[in-house]
Amino acid sequence: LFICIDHVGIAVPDLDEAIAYHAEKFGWRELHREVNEEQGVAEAMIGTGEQGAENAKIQLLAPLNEESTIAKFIDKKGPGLQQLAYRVADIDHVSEVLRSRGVRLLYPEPKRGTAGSRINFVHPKDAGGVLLEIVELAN
Ligand code: CMX
Repeated sequence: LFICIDHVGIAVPDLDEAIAYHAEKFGWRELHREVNEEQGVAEAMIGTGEQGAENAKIQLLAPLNEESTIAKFIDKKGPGLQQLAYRVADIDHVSEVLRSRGVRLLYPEPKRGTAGSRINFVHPKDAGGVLLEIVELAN
């Protein structure tokens, strides 16, 4: 059903600071960056870029405003791990399978995620306290 862990998402108060920190201290580099108004986030995908380490990706998520999911998360829990994302080949098929197994998804239909991907989520209350994203990459 799932191909691999696509990324983990970290809620951060300031995107530029977070990118600089992970670059300077740990040598991660920026792979992609965008603003997703619908999700209320300024985000960056960072990675090692090392051969064979395509799966090593971290999504840094900063709130665009106070109503943002990320702002609420930081207010309540502080900055830190916010989500775990599973990559799938066909999100419509996987959604159907998950629903048939009684797993509730947040959105009736997938929404647009980073870099034109299609995303949906399993609520943390239904997934052992972890916000689980399922993501079908654009290509
Ligand atoms: N990880 C673990 N637990 C979380 C959580 C998270 N990321 N977010 C909320 N919770 C917990 C809260 O602590 C709270 O627990 P308690 O009841 O024990 O206090 C409970 O879940 C609250 O859930 P809620 O009342 O449904 O409402 P929230 O406002 O906290 O929203 C959720 C939770 C999952 C519906 C919301 O975060 C959401 O819609 N997430 C999906 C969208 C998203 O995360 N977008 C940003 C990333 C975009 C991208 O990846 O591209």
